[in-house]
Amino acid sequence: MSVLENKGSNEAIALEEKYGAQNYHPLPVVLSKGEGVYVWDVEGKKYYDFLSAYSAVNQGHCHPKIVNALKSQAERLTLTSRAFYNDMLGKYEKYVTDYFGFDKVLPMNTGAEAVETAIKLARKWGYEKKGIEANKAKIIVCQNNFHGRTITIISASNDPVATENFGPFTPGIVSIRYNDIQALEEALEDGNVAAFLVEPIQGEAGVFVPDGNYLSEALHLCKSKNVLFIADEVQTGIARTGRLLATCGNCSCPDRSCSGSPEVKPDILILGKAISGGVFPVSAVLANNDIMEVIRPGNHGSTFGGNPLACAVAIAALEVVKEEKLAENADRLGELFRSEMEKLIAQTDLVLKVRGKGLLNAILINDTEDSSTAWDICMALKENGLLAKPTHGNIIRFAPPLVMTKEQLLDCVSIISKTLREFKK
Ligand code: IF1
Repeated sequence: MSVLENKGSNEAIALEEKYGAQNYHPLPVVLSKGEGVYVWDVEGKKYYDFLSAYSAVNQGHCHPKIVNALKSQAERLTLTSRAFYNDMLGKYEKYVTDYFGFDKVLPMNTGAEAVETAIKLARKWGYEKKGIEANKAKIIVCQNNFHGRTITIISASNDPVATENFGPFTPGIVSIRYNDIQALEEALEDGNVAAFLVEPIQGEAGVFVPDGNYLSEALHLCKSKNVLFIADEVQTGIARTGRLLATCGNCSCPDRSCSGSPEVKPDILILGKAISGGVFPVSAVLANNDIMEVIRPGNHGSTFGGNPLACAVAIAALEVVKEEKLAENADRLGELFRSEMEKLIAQTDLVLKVRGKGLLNAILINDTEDSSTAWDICMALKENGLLAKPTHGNIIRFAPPLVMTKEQLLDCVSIISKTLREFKK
């Protein structure tokens, strides 16, 4: 019997339970195939994917152009390490820096690594350019953030589940309220602050969209205090919120994909997830020369960061975003989705609110935070052919791949409406 022999859902779940660390609580569905906006379970049931691997598969599952880039590069060269040059890295670096309008990129693999990289970069800049006294640098973060899972990053978290019994933590982090410009102003009074690290929309906090002028005011304040503004766009970037970047704000360029003159141009931009279309772990830290030049050989790196396979995949994934006008589509479908959800809210008292931007949305369920209602609704949605996941108890996040058509979106709206209307607590 082969190790890879096909198994049913129950057996697959039992294997994970027996042999895998129990660091997740997945919805009980075992997927074995994906194409565009759809995924199939091992029994062959088809679903709309309304999570997109937490916004990593914005370009849709197994996008042929991205998969082909992976295949052809995999047959030629996959990894050299950075001990030698490779013929893909420079091409990718030129492509990605032109694409987002920065001088330089530092390539990494996962989102957390890129956040760590940005923090290291900001600290070093703080000492060498701003003149902060040795080992005194501070990074301002926001309450209820999610930036990843490393010790330093969880040192910035106030989620007890993510932090309990993982101490001691990294010092030099100051946490302030999100969407509170006065709190930022006060925290910036400290001359040892090197950077402000922020998500343009807080994903894990339940898709919390800050006030319209929060980010631009925050950027302005940081500039006035010679503090770096670091945007963590790991989840919000790459067209998810109806713009190429969420920090692009409400630019009116026709395809919503300008990055040349965004409303809020961060000093350091962190990207991950969909920069590879979810095909391969790729992340990136972008900054201009005056900041990136503090990093010298040996200061930082990664065996896999900037590998030729990642470069080929990321170029293809970013090309798809422009070719298929994914930001424009996310913008249009997002408006439609929220207006359809508003109609539903008028008909049921089970849903209190819909919020979000582009195709990063959430509905608030009318129940206590510790209730299982949102989970039970997700189970019912699964039965009806749509996969979504609750976040923080009573909130359900809705984030389909951005390659969705209007007809598909309306089909999903009717699945969601039907499920919620028939749902009994
Ligand atoms: C998990 C949430 C999403 C991120 C931002 C960095 C990272 C993430 C803004 C780290 C990762 C993930 C990871 C995932 C759950 C998830 C998530 F629910 F926690 F908030 F997407 F919504 N910055 N987000 O959102 O990137 O190291 O994971 O590549 O399973 O922990 P990573």
